[in-house]
Amino acid sequence: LEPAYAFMIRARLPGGVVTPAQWLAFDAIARDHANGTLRITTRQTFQWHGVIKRDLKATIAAINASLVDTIAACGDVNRTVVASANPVESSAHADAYAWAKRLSEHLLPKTRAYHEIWLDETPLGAEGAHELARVAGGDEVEPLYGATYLPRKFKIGIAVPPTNDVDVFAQDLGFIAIIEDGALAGFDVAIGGGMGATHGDPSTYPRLGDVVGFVPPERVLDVAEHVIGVQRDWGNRRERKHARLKYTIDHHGLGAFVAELERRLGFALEPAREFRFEHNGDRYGWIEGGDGRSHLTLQVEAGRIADRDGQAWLSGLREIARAHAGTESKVEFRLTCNQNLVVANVDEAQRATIDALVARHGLDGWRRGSAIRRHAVACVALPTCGLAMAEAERYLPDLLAKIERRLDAHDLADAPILLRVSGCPNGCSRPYLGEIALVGRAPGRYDLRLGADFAGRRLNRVFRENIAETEILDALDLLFARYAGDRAHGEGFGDFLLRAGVVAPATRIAAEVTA
Ligand code: SRM
Ligand code: SF4
Repeated sequence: LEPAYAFMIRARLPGGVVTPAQWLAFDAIARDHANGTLRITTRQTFQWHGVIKRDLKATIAAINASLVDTIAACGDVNRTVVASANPVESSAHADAYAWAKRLSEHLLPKTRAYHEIWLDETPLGAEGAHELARVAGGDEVEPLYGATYLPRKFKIGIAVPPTNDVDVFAQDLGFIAIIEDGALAGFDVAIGGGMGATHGDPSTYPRLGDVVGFVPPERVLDVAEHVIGVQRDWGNRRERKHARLKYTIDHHGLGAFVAELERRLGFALEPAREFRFEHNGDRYGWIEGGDGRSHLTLQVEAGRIADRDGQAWLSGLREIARAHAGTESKVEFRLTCNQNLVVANVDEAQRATIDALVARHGLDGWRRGSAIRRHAVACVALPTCGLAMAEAERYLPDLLAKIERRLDAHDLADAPILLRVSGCPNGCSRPYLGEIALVGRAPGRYDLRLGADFAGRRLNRVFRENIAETEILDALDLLFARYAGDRAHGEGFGDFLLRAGVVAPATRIAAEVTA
């Protein structure tokens, strides 16, 4: 008898858009094959946890039946491409989403192995395979990834300023939409972002991407292909800890990397154009889009959609999906990189019903919660993450309640402070971009990091290493007192900590191109 091995499955969902029908399918998969929850990730897709080994094939088949796949959601390839979910400027969002899909499709591995293994596709003969992936001596050859794929995972994000909800400077390759006269002129290109580090190993570090130039839309695919190509050929394949693009760039030098990129492209990148980010959070509640439709952003704490503790989120969202699936309705769901959810493209006449379902199922938490709660992000960590050193998602509610008590005592309940918690230094909640961040060291112990901004442009720094909850809360309490007394009007917590000299200025700040 085999033990009941349980797995996690992650969908590839470029841009994080899900139709009501797909939502219903995903919800059914969560209840039939997984642990009864849907988990929105920090790369705006879904994970299903607790899928038993014998159910893997049926689960992957069910995901594919809803016209979504799981190809390249993991592995040393280009991962799910993320795009700004903030639909305030709907035409810019539509462009960002369209590019996320195109990039994701274009950069997929061409092998049919996935279809043969998981979807029982008949293996292609050499003739068929030739059309798909060029065959040499009967073996498939990947045109972009080659025989050995990339040295490491690769991530692309598309941001639409002034919102940096994708944390574009944390991506290996970031595209920053430049909107001129209301239309997409092209993208500024940022390369070399990444979060992961290893405790005690200073040769590993989080890094913000560098803005290296501008490209018009028709050159986006070329740029992506060639940045990946240089990384494929230049990346470190001996030391996996140094294999991400950020290390390739630092090893060879940014200038040399860009020169090689331009040589392969056959053209020079244009000078970067002006942009400005104001925020990397989500905007809760109803927002009017440019086309008269409305979009409702709901807070999903740590991205976990479940029915529990009087909050019937899974059921509530199923009801909303049911009301629109199979109808003429244009309503769709958009997942955000802050682990939240937008019910998008809502007509005026549909708003009241959605509001009622949201209220009935306790999905309106953002109305009641403190400002710090609204923006907090936590990675999955225990019990499913095998790399976790400490709790994150499961600890977040408790931690928030304790921090809120301290904030209340200093009359700071309304202060929007960006808190990010990760169970280990891999940084899946992008903790190095938190104004306050906890990075797990051991059960109950964390590094307390402070001093990022609230727009994803500045990394934080270690304030105290390897401390337990009481020390964390005591340290924060003292800093909250200073912040309450001395902050300038509108000054963010991270900015204040820098001005007050509590943390030293970051060594690198992501370039912001302004006039
Ligand atoms: Fe992550 C590995 C969860 C976003 C950096 N990440 C993992 C694994 C798969 C653990 C493993 O390898 O065994 C985690 C699965 C936990 C579980 O039980 O579900 C995991 N990562 C997640 C998610 C679900 C966190 C979340 O709470 O939402 C995110 C899923 C993203 C997705 O949908 O594709 C997630 N991971 C990130 C991000 C944020 C981002 O991409 O914007 C990062 C930092 C950015 C970066 O890559 O630099 C991130 N995850 C890592 C790393 C460190 C990579 C590195 O360069 O050092 C690992 C470990 C590894 O790759 O060896 C990792
Ligand atoms: Fe797991 Fe670490 Fe990622 Fe958290 S940061 S999900 S603990 S790998």
